[in-house]
Amino acid sequence: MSTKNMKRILVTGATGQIGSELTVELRKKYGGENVIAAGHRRKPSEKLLSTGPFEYVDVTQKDSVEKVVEKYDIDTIYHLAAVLSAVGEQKPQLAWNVNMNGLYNILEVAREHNMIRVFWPSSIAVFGPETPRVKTPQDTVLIPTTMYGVTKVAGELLCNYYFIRFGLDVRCVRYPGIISSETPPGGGTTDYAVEMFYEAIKKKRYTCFVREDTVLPMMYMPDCIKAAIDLMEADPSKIKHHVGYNVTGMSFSAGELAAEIKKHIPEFECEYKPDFRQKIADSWPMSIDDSVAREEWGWKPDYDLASMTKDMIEKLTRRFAEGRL
Ligand code: AKB
Repeated sequence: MSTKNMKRILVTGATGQIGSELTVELRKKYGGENVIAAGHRRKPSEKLLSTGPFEYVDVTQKDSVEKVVEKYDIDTIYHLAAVLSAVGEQKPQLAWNVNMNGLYNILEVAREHNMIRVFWPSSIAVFGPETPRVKTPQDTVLIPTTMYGVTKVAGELLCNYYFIRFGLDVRCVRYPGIISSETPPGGGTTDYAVEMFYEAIKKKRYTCFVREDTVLPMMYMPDCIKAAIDLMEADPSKIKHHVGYNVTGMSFSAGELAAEIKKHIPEFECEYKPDFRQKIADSWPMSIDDSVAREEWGWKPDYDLASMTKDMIEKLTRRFAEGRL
């Protein structure tokens, strides 16, 4: 089905790190009135409120989702509302409830309303200590050791089930850590890569919660948005996997990121005090093989460590000067 058929889009988790920027991009593409932002806890930004409709939705309550879907005659959902890995380890019951029951409600409502398509982000957290950590393949061992990872594996299986059993066109990528300058992430293991930029601009120093030699796959926000929209627009005849595409932008160690930031801010100092999140990071891949996404729907990232760092510093420096950081 082509994008012309997508008329009314609901974005859950629209106040979050990815949602806040993806919603604005979707509104540019499909028109502000056609993209309904849904949040739950975080206050929506002025930008989100001024560019289109906003609704409070609790994805763990099916009727809360249903009400908005019916009010706006939704036919496409980007379901981003989730509890991330670090909070998920502190509150595993909450992570299961929000991530699993939330996804189940979205899929059920999408099925009942014959929706065109659903996007759901999976994560590199589907992998675990037994998975090959370098150039992790598309199809490999999925035995995560975090509750977040468990919900992502179960979520992929559930999405696949809805595709096979009900013909619901659910599509999903496995995101690595996402680096962005608009809305900070909350509760993830890869958050240090974003915090390091904010603290470098604000205080010229940062205490990193993973070791200097910790290498993880990452992606810059423009590529993250591109991955979601490109996959959703991909010709159905081309995509074979549907659910759980490996995608990546770059891989670097925490120390390499600090050194790259230092090229722009020579006074910047970073120290390393690993906490419980180190164990999570150590269970995830260091780099990702995303050749299947490249072959099936033409995935190709635009940013590497140097270009992402330059852009992040320019954007955050401007926001800091304007008193918006
Ligand atoms: C997290 O760190 O929990 C997320 C992720 C990699 O899915 N950013």
